[in-house]
Amino acid sequence: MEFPKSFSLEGKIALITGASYGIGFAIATAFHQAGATIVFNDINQDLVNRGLASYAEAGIPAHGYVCDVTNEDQVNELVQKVEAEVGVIDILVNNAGIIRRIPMCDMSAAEFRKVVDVDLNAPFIVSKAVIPSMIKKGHGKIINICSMMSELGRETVSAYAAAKGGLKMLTRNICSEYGEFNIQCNGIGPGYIATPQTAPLREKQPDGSRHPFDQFIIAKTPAARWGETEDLMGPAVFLASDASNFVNGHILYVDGGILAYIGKQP
Ligand code: NAP
Ligand code: GCO
Repeated sequence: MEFPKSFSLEGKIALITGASYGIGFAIATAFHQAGATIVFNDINQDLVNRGLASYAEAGIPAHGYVCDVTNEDQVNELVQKVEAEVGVIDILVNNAGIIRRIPMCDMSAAEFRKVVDVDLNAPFIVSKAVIPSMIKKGHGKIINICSMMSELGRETVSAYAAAKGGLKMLTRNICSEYGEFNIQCNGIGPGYIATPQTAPLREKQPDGSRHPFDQFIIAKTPAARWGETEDLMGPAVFLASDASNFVNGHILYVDGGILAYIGKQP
């Protein structure tokens, strides 16, 4: 994909959290193609090693670090290490996330807190760690990976929806508080994307038929398909580049039209 100069990320350093695979890996790949230096973390060394192998296979010289994004000390140490070993972070993508699909009344407070910790508290912690250097440098880009559940609820995802709804508002608040320092904070709201996180919703049934939820999403999506991680690459480069310097506090939904559509009649 050829990008005009304003879409270039040449000379920029990008940290994508939880990017050993899935959406984060695709976004990191797009940033590399646009010229950025790639830094990623994951929660343990095995995942970081898996990510490093995948990036190497794709010809991407990525820098990988072990860091639990919910742990403020580990995050601060990560940012200090990256600044010393790679350079000041110009672009942050808060991608790391988890989901627990449990009916609310069956969900423990600890399970609820864990989801909120990763999906909402961690983006706060990591953003707080990188903003001071972005201010000193005179620019910065923060992209929070939101969700359909930043706008919609559904059964069994109360913690995730609460977190992703909060992440939408954290995005708007970072925009409000730091826009004057030439920091743009936006969100990407992926629709239903084929990754390990949604694999349980797409499993073939014993009789070989499609999972009921799979059929449901196809009927709810005008594009009549699940998204692929590649569908997020262009939007992410746009929000990470100078082409979006006057876009701030915006959630860009990359959902094949789900939010605009009542759904195909049965
Ligand atoms: P994924 O395949 O589950 O990958 C998430 C990554 O985050 C994994 O590498 C995971 O490591 C890592 N992670 C989890 N907790 C972490 C922590 N405490 N510290 C550091 N890394 C951590 O998810 P995905 O489908 O690529 O989704 C990526 C993001 O997009 C998430 O925020 C998700 O909520 C969001 N999203 C996904 C979809 C979708 O349809 N797939 C749609 C909208 C939004 P582990 O392997 O150890 O868990
Ligand atoms: C679910 C899915 C969704 C997607 C995504 C949609 O169980 O409904 O996991 O939450 O992951 O967030 O945008």
